[in-house]
Amino acid sequence: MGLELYLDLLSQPCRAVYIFARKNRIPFELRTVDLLKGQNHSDDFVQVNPLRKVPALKDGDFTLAESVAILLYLARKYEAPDHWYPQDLQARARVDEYLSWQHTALQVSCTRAMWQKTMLPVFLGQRVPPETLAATLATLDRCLQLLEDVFLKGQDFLAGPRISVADLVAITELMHPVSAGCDIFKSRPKLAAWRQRVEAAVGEDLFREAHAVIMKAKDLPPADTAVKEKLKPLAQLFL
Ligand SMILES: N[C@@H](CCC(=O)N[C@@H](CS)C(=O)NCC(=O)O)C(=O)O
Repeated sequence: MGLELYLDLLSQPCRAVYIFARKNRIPFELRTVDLLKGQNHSDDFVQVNPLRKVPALKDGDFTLAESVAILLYLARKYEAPDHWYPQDLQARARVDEYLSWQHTALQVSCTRAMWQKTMLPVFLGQRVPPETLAATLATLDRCLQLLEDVFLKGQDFLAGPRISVADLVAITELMHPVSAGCDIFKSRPKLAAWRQRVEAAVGEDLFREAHAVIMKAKDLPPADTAVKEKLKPLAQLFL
């Protein structure tokens, strides 16, 4: 069996992996893991990723979790064009710097914003205290400011003059709050111009396709009781 990618495009790190693989014409079998059905807890999936999270990769007997590790594995194995993850020591270190920062900063606030605006109230019927949402959006705003002031300072992309995996990881995160109705680009022309550049570099059709599921998340019908029970432990993490 060749390369298998276990994804649910509702998930932002899955979208980064999906776009990277498709954009670089990496052949893979898509194994959809439906998070809302709890398929990440199935016996079969746990064999692939005992951490029970997507994305996950299987390449023959080799399995791998964590989107950043997966992106770098794919970039190296398939010798993706240099700009995605440059060979140059310091250019690569800039990409690594962003990837290290985002996990505890942008990923956290984008995930919380989407859950607090969409998944909890709309899908699971759970009230989110306004002050909780306000605190999340304030943290998100501070992250957006850092994107503009630190990472995008004087350059077109987050880690240099050309698109890299850092930009893919960032844009797929940012589309999470966008899908929930947060107009995060409105008063941020610098970030909005960067988004246009990233979309153009990825290709608008692929970008739209990868985000189709998340952009419809706010129209999901309310979950039934069994799904609510299943997602309860996860949902509590975002309150
Ligand atoms: N740091 C991980 C995050 C993976 C992650 O949290 N995946 C979520 C979807 S975005 C998941 O699978 N959640 C299911 C669960 O926790 O039950 C990465 O970047 O791959």
